[in-house]
Amino acid sequence: MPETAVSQQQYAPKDYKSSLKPIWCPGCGDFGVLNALYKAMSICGLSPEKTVIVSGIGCSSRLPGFVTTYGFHSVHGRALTIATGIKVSRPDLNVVVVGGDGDGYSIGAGHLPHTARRNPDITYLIMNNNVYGLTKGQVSPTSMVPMASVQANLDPKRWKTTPYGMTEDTINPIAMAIAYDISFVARGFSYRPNQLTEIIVAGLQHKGFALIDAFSPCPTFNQDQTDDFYKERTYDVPEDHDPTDRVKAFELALRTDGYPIGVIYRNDLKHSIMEEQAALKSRFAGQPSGSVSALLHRFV
Ligand SMILES: Cc1ncc(C[n+]2csc(CCOP(=O)(O)OP(=O)(O)O)c2C)c(N)n1
Ligand code: SF4
Ligand SMILES: [Mg+2]
Repeated sequence: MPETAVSQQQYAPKDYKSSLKPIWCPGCGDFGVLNALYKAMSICGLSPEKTVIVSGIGCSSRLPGFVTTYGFHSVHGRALTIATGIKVSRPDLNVVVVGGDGDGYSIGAGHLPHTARRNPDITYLIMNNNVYGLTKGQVSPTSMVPMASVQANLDPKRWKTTPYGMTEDTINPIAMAIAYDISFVARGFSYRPNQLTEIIVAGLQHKGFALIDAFSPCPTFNQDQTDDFYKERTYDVPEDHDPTDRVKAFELALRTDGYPIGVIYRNDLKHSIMEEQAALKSRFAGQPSGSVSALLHRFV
């Protein structure tokens, strides 16, 4: 988070609420994520006029419309590329990316390792409902085989557009993010709003690329990974967990006894693209490379 984009003026969470009311279904987990984001921006004192929220496409990607900051409701799976471009050209802005599990881990998944390599100062909040919500319930990379019974797979009411259920393996986005060395990796849950707020604050304050995977149940199209499912299976990251220990972070991410909530991995030593570019600029300062004519002059 650039210091220039933090305001001396105090903003209450309600100051970030736009006049557009969310049109999510009653009980959608995204309401909890949005409220946690309002609170986190207020705690961090983000100036709305110095903040941009970029999204892809999906129910969750509607979020920028509900916030008073600048917003960019972009293209399915391409939010990270647009956000990186904004951050590189305007490093003084706070850049937040929001979207769904389909957007981030399916069509847009190829951008994760490369954003990790560039490590721009961007916070990416994924509302993970284990389904494609907007397009009416197809399975996503984080969908799981329904837990209740294998027969449930055959119930067309469960997966309206995927009546025979999930046939592929489920990805583990936290382990994947650690493998890519994303410099801040955390997990939250929309039904644990205070903790989710703290996690978003930590992500916003992190200098580098922060990925927060927030469980955000979709009661309309996913009757398997419900709020109760996650209430029973989530637990706090143990107090003695050292998130800078990558091997320990992997071990935590790969545990099969439930889902740890909190900051799982961080690498504060990683350089960002902004630092690399500043170093390059000072190295080549004064050399004629700023325009086409200046470039041509080097060869005459
Ligand atoms: C290039 C492209 N392919 C497919 C779509 C159709 N589409 C829109 S949203 C979406 C998936 C949304 O799922 P997710 O990202 O998990 O968001 P959610 O709706 O669950 O919040 C798909 C496949 C599209 N809009 N653009
Ligand atoms: S379809 Fe699901 S994800 Fe979309 S608004 Fe409704 S409850 Fe939320
Ligand atoms: Mg989804």
